[in-house]
Amino acid sequence: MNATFMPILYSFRRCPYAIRARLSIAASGEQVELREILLRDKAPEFLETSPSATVPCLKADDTVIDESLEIMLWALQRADPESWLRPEEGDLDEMLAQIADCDGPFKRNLDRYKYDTRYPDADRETEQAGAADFLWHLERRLTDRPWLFGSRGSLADYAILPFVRQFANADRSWFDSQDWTSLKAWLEAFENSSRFQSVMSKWSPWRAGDTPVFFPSEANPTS
Ligand SMILES: N[C@@H](CCC(=O)N[C@@H](CS)C(=O)NCC(=O)O)C(=O)O
Repeated sequence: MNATFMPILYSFRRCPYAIRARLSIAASGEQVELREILLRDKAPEFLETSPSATVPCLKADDTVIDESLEIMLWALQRADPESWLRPEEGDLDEMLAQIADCDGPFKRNLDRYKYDTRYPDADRETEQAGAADFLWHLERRLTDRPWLFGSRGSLADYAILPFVRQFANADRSWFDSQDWTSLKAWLEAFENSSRFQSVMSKWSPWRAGDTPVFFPSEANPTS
């Protein structure tokens, strides 16, 4: 593919929304030009492209996709060799409902727990307890199956895992001391997976005129 026409992904390595977008692009076998954005010094080309000035943002031809979940669906609707959109149990609507619980109430609790000093009205323990309710819900699902919708990973797992990881890392010793056997095994399997490692390479911040960086760096041989 000519690099000029390759979709462009504005990304930030550590952002959980960008991680979920990269995971789905890697699973789809699509290849994009990756432009690493520094949130404290956003490149003007990124600001011209992203209406919300948030990462991830995908530009493909005349289309701009500014929401991470929509980028996941864009990639997987083009190719879904691992059947992330067709889980063994349940269906896409059920997965989207789980993801909505993550992106809504859980993410709110997570932000106010992790950055409690930025939210004067936030009580860290209340936010932690609210987040724990969601994690107990996941734990109960994962007790009966290794992934949220069966014996293999799906859209829901890969959309939610980056946020559970962020929550765990906010206070790892507290997280590790909780009785979430299945949830911890699920997170550990993800963190140790070659898929996760492969989307966490270190990229230098992008500037106009740089030699394009492709993601994944090698096109998937099965695509
Ligand atoms: N709804 C967006 C949210 C993305 C988002 O909030 N990303 C954060 C980084 S993790 C961001 O870009 N924040 C803008 C900033 O910090 O200036 C999505 O799902 O893609």
